[in-house]
Amino acid sequence: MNQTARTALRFALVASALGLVPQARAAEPITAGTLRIETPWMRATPGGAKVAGGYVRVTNTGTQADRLTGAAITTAGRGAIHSMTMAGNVMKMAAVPDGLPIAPGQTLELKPGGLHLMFEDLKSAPKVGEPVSGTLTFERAGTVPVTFSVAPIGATSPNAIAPGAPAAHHHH
Ligand SMILES: [Cu+2]
Repeated sequence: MNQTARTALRFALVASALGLVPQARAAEPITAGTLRIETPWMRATPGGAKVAGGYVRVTNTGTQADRLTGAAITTAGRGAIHSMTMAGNVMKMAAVPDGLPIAPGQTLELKPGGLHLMFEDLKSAPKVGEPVSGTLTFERAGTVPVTFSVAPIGATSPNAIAPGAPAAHHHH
């Protein structure tokens, strides 16, 4: 690594430690034990909303089963795990009190329209571009700090620019 790259890296590390670059490294998976946690994200909410959905992908790279048992963010009173199913043509959400198992080699995906985190009793509305600190709790891996990026209202993916707009391209 040359001097310029080293300086840039040092700046990036310091800046992200200070929270100056909120979106930086958002795409980097977080490793917690044998779990790989990818793209925790939320959607902005309409004014006055008391709940917000949260989404994440978790892959179990180990040999022992784990279980997602809870989630929290600093700006909500509590977090729950919800399922979403169709009852006739009505979408119904229900709490998943026992959490979600993640077998060895399995990827658990929480996404709009399916399993999701539900943050309730919001103290402040999530806003696009203002990541929210939180935690995910697992039976084996314990409580893991994560940062939820915030996509626009109604976004169907973490990189969406606006509802219905194509997802932003991702360069590495
Ligand atoms: Cu829900």
